[in-house]
Formats: sequence, C-alpha cells, structure tokens
Amino acid sequence: MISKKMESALNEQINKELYSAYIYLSMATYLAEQRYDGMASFMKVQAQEEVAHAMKIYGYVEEQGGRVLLDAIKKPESDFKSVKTVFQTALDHEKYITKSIHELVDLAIGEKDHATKTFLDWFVTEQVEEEANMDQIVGKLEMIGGQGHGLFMLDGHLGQRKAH
Ligand code: OFO
Repeated sequence: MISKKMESALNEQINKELYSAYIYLSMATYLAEQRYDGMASFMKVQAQEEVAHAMKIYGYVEEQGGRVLLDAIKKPESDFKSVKTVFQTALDHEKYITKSIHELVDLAIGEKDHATKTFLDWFVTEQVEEEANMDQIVGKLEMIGGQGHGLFMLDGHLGQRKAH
C-alpha cells in the first residue's frame, strides 16, 4: 500500500509524463512543418516513450491498491522559433522531470516507503539517459551552427530512432 500523499504525488507524475508526450508531439508537428521529417519522427518516438513512462506509474499505483486520477493536460508550446530552440526546450524539460522524480524519491525515503523508492530507481536511471540524449543533440546543433548540410545529416541520423 502507498500513502494518500504518495498516491497523489504519483498521479501528478503521470500527468507530467503525459504532458511530456504532448510537448514532444507538438515539437514533432513543428519539425515536420519545417521539413525535418527525421527529427519529427524522433520526437514521435520520444512521445511514445513518455506515454510508456506514464503507464508504468499508472500500473504501479494500481498494483499498490491506489486510485489513478487523471487531470487536465496543459496546452504545450507550439512555436519554437528554431530547431535549436526545440532541443534546448526538450533538454530543459527533461531537467524539470528529473527534479520531479528526485522529489518523489525524497518523499518515498521520508515515508520509509521502500517499495516506491525501488520502483522509482528505474526512473532515476532513465532520466540520466533522457538528459544525456537531449544534451548531446543540443551540442551537435551548436557545432553545426544552423548550417543546412549539417542539419540535413542530423535529421537523417535522428530519423533512424526506433520505438522499443
Ligand atoms: Fe519521462 O522522461 Fe522524458 O519527460
């Protein structure tokens, strides 16, 4: 069993993960409009992963006899100004999600809720990867400096990402 406080915090995290999916889908539409189809596809895969994250927490709350309560999902940004802004926004967003996961871990530790702490360990590791991925792309975009050929190559590379 989890506490009511933990149930509510996990429900908030479900909402944040679904918002993550929403913002990445919004980025995908922006990128597709700019003709970066590979990057758009990358963001669609990212959105699928975010739904999987939400469902992982959803399943855990249910397993612990809690109630999943869904809330409204905030409207995502839609005008990103440039490809670099898209990935910088994604990186900043992942840092925000990492902070949120760490706060959940703090709550679990404070409540001596070992099961939830162990459950959250997967997310702690996942967030390291999430931030590293976006950070690497931002770094590449800085190297390219908005040059057409480099962007074309990166678009092709990112388009190879497959859902798993
Ligand atoms: Fe769910 O990791 Fe990104 O947001």
